[in-house]
Amino acid sequence: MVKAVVVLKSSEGVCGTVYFTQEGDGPTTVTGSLSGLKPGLHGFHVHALGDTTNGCMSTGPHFNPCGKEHGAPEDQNRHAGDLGNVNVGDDEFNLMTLSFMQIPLSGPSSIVGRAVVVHGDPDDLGKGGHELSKTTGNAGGRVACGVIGLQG
Ligand SMILES: [Cu+2]
Ligand SMILES: [Zn+2]
Repeated sequence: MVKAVVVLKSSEGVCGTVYFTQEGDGPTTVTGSLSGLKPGLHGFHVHALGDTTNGCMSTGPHFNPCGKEHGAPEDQNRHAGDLGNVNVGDDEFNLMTLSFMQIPLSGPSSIVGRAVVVHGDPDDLGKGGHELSKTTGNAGGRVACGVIGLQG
């Protein structure tokens, strides 16, 4: 079992912790909690770079090792880093446990050392018809982010 964690921080008071676990070559399970987000849907992605030298802006585009278009987690044609939306009800949001096949914690397309980014707006999952729908889901600003690291 490989375990990884990311501590999410922002200048706007958003914080949280997201945990990843993977058994063998199986799916990666994602769980955790977030607080300080406004209620509603917020785009939730793995971005390509673990570089926060310029805050969340320097984490690059969505992790996309297969050169696909932006989409929903259940789509065939989607970025590996497209984790959909988190749906915030109350102040503290406990992420439901989700599983994803394309975000392994080891091997050539590992997400360790990359970043998790939470956005200010909903991710339209590639279907909004906006000029940004097929690249970012038009999910607005990057409100919180952190670098994915191995956990013992
Ligand atoms: Cu993003
Ligand atoms: Zn994407």
